[in-house]
This record gives sequence, structure tokens and C-alpha cells, in this order.
Amino acid sequence: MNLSHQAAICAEWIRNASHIVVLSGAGLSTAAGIPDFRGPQGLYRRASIDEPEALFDIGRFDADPSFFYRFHREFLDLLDGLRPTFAHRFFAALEQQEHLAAVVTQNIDGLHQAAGSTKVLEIHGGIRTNHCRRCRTSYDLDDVKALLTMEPVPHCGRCGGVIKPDVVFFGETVRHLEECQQEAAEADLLVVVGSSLVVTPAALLPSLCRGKIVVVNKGELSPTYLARDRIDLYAEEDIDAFFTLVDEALGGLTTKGGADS
Ligand code: CNA
Repeated sequence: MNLSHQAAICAEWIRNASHIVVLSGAGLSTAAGIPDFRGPQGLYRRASIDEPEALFDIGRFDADPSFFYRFHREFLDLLDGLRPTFAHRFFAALEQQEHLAAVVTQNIDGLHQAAGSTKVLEIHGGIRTNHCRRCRTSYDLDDVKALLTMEPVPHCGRCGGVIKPDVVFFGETVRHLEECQQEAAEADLLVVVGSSLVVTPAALLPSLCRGKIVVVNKGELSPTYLARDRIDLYAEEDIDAFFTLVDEALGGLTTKGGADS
């Protein structure tokens, strides 16, 4: 089946669905300019860090937060000026047209919200909110950026504790799990985009869906938690190319004043 045929089918299913849920992963944001973590151009290499796996280890963070912040500073610099992709904007427009019930994202970059989506469940947390490890005072991203211009590790103005972004580290509990599971279970159309479906529990969510499952992913897709014969439409295509065609088939949702272009 060719790309435009697959896009036409996806558009038809979107038109007929009443509870659409998107499950997104790192591949959705590569077109925005955010590389994966471990590839040749990956963020781990940019940060010149020898032990990338330890970056998101909560024990390591508490012992030496400067290790994480060397990486995080680079990540925040990279994010400055990046814009959501076409597909981010398409999902925001779908929500505004009341087709989309929720986005469950494994991404921490905040690009769904930047595109205008409001029903976003960040299962691995996100960088937009931050808390003091000691007294739990909250700080927004601009506060942290301002502190990082003055010190290598941002410290709490109230108690002097270390501030940490609300990103889920290894050793911490994922966010909104029950709500994510409920959305997946209620979805009559689940659209999985840009995820290899390797990281659990997010990778287990499609198995809860009783409706149709569409996967748009070019590259590795693990069959461990989602068997190929459970996927109703599998587009091994570039995400933006695919949803540009879906959008056209739906009459141009992203240009109907919905999405932030
Ligand atoms: P992953 O395991 O890196 O899978 C991404 C998938 O997307 C791969 O199969 C790629 O081949 C595919 N892909 C990449 N670009 C495209 C494209 N343009 N079109 C179609 N397919 C594409 O990432 P997952 O999200 O599944 O899970 C792993 C971790 C990585 C999650 O916890 C993420 O939080 C974390 N991560 C997040 C970001 C971010 O916030 N933007 C960036 C890097 C890693």
C-alpha cells in the first residue's frame, strides 16, 4: 500500500473515530531538530558525557547534580528557538476540532504544548516545571534558565536545595499512569508516532486499546509489547510527510485557524 493510500485510510478512520488518542515518542521531535539521545548526532555526544546511562539516574543526580546539568544546559540551549513540527500542529488542530481526546507523550520537550495541545499527559514528565529537591518549591523553565546563567547547578531561593526538572529519572515513578491507561483503553483509534515501543510502561499502553491502532514510525519498532498483527495500519514513513497527506485528506485542519502555524 502506498503512502497516499495509507494516509487516506488514516484520515477516514480519524473522521469516524470518537475517542482518538496519540502516543508519541522521540521520533516526533526529530524534524524539529531534537536528535535522539544515543545516535551519532545524539545529545549525549553533544554534551561530551562518558556515562550517558547515568545521566537520568536519580541516585547519581542527588550525589552530583552538576553531571546532569552539564547535559541539561546543552539541551535547553538546543530547544531555544525550536518550533513544533507539522505533526505536532496537526494533533493540536485535531484537538481543537474535537477529534482528539488526549496525547500521551514520552517526550520531555514540551513541543505538544507549544503547538497548542492542552490535553497532554507527559508520562516521563517534562522540562517546563521544576522543583526543589528539599522543600518542593516549584520553579518554571524561565526561572531555571535565569539561575543557570549565574551558577552551574540551580539552587532554591528559599532553602538552598538543588532544583531538578520534573523529568522522570530512572528510579522515579512515571506520571499519570492510570490516566494514560484509561485513555488507551477508551481509545477507538490509537495513533502511535515516533516510538520504538521499547520503554515500559509506555510501550504497554497499545495492548490496552480495543479500537484500531495506527503506527507511523520509520525505523526500529519492537514487536515485544505490540504484535504486528495487532496493528491495523503500519506506515513506515516520515511522520510529517504522512500527516501532511492526512491533513490534506481531511481538508486542511491545520490551516483552518486551529493550530499555531
Ligand atoms: P526511540 O526509542 O528513540 O524511538 C524513536 C523512533 O522514531 C525510532 O524508531 C526512529 O526510527 C523513529 N523516527 C525518528 N524520526 C522519525 C521520523 N521523522 N519519522 C518517522 N519515524 C521516526 O524513542 P521513544 O520515545 O520510543 O523512547 C525512548 C525515550 C527517549 C523516551 O523516554 C523519550 O522521553 C526519550 N527521548 C525524548 C526526546 C524528546 O523529548 N524529544 C528526545 C530523545 C529521547
